[in-house]
Amino acid sequence: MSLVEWRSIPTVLYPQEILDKAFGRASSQADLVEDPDKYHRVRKQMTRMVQSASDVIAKTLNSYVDRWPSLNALSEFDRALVDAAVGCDKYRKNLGTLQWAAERAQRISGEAQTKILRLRDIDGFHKARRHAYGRLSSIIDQISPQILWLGEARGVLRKLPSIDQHEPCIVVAGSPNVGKSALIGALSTGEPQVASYPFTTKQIHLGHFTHRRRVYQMVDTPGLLDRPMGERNQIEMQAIAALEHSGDVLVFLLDRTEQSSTPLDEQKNLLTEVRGLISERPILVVSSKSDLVESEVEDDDARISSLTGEGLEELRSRLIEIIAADQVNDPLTLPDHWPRKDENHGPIGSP
Ligand SMILES: Nc1nc2c(ncn2[C@@H]2O[C@H](COP(=O)(O)OP(=O)(O)OP(=O)(O)O)[C@@H](O)[C@H]2O)c(=O)[nH]1
Ligand SMILES: [Mg+2]
Repeated sequence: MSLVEWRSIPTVLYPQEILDKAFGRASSQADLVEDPDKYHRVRKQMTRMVQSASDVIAKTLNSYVDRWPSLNALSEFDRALVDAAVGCDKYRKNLGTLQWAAERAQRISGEAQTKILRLRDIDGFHKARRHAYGRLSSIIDQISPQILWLGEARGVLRKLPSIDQHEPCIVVAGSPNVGKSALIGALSTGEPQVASYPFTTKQIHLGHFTHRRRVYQMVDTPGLLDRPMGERNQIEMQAIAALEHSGDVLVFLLDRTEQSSTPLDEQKNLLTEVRGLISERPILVVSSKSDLVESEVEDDDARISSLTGEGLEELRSRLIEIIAADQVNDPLTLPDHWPRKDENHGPIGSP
């Protein structure tokens, strides 16, 4: 799975709703049984009720297990987000409990059906059905904390950003208010999506543009890379580490305007820190809000304005260039820096 669609995780029913659905379906199934002989009719009805109730329970629970992304298939970045958002251990354990309960429900149904087959009186059929219903209810009761947890976790997970690991990703960083979201909006085709990281109340913007059929994703880092080291907790550090793996290039915005909310010195300190954290990836430093800065101001950075569009197309081309340099498109072409042996012992295609 390359893209986790957190938004498509299905609703989790409340425990009582699962039981209502199961027993409701079972009753309507019983109504369909036709047999003029009461003894046989009741026996068939009771068997069918137990079976369809447990089927509904098992199917419902298993559908959650199937539709929730498997943690092993997730990228490091997504796993770090899940861990920060709801905890990977709980995620795994609670889904495991649902799977266990689905199996239990099927077993209860099997046992009840065997029992009904052996019984010889109508009263016994009813009793066996009631007994099975009681056991099914108590299984659901027993796992109700897990079901409720999943229902709440879904609400949190749905807001996580979805990044496709197989497409390039541009990470936008900088102090608060420097224009990160505005830049993503300005470079995006269409409206950026809004998501959130589990560690901040701020909204993340996710945008993308297409160039030669590749989708270039852009993602905000509010509250993640914009604070001093000391204030970050371990979970945030984990997400930053993972971000380093998923981002192809980092755009660091500096707001050099008089009105900037963070003094330039502080912004530069942050840049130094981010360079330390994101050591493996190219970092492009860009001055934002150029429309507010007098052109005389000396700085070597590229300058952009998300408001007027100044420098945006140059930035886009530069990003595409940096990302392309990072990839070997033709599998038979070695990158420039690849060590080559002398001609007599050429590595590829030599006799
Ligand atoms: N004049 C001008 N204003 C801009 C430009 N880009 C952003 N702004 C303004 O600067 C403010 C902050 O912009 P955002 O894009 O929200 O900044 P941010 O870095 O995403 O802020 P946080 O998410 O809070 O960290 C907003 O009021 C924007 O309208 C620009 O190019 N020119
Ligand atoms: Mg923002």
